[in-house]
Amino acid sequence: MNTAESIVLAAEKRLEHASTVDHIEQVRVDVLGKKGALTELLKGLGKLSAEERPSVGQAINAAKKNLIRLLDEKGEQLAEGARQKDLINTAIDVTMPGRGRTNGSAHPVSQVQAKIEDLFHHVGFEVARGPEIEDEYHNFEALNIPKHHPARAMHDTFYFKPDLLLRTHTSPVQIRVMKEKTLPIRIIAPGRVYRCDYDQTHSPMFHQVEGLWIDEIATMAELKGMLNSFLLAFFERDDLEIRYRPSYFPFTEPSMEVDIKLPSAHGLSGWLEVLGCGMVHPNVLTNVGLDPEQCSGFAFGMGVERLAMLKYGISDLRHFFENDLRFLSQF
Ligand code: 2NM
Repeated sequence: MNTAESIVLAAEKRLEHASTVDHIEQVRVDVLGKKGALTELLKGLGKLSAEERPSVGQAINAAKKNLIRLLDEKGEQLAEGARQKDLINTAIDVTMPGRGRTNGSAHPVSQVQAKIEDLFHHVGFEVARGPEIEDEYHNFEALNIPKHHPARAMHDTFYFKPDLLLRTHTSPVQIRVMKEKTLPIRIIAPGRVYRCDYDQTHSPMFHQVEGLWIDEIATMAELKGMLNSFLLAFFERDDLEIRYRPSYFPFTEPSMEVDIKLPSAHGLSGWLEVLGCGMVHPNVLTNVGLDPEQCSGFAFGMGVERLAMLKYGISDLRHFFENDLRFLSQF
């Protein structure tokens, strides 16, 4: 029995079951390492007679060569298996259909705000903007909202600290414009406003468009005529019924609220409030340095989300702020 051959045979058996590079390395160390089985055999050559030595030496060297070949083959096999696995795992199926591309679109609130801006732009109004963080003077005092008016209570207004708040309407923009510009003034102020309120019809942040026209003579008849035209155009119907109700705002006198009656198309029916308006209060004109004897003005304000709800028949305001694509993609 050739001992060297039997060592290689045993190693070959182990290699058949080897499944990792480490397994192969362990076989190599066990046979060819410093204390490996074949290495030990070679060390014993010196004890053999001069006649035996050449043939046994040859047999060991042949076995060694044989084993090295087996180790290399097995190593290559494992590497090839890993390559194949990798190819399968990272394969791209070029015959799969594409996912396609969806087009984005403006948010319905943005669309409605742009529509309102566009309609007023057509009758000579310019867009004015201002800060969302305001002081009590511009948000309340200048607008004739006295210290103890309910709109000033903490539960309606977000305060950062005394005299620093989130604007509750865009009227402070009009105050700044009236102080800076000369007559005639014809502006709309669109933008975000904030009130501490949250339910089906109220959101702590919502959008307003307020308008202001100040001239030597501005009349309630002009205000009504202009708002009527605006509402017909905005709701895109000639048969829209409109009514004006007396109301109260601290910054206008007289004040009115405007209702519309939509042909009972979408869920909503009956008279629905759409905006507030009035003749700018003489106190407000005086506060910004204008003379109520020399000029007059009218103002109006509307909620953008509210107008969007009426136009599209949406019953819950919160849809506008959830950003669910199933809702948004309908606009
Ligand atoms: C409204 C209703 C009525 C309004 C008044 C002013 C200003 F600055 F001229 F006094 N700005 N906006 C106004 C008037 C707003 O919103 C319902």
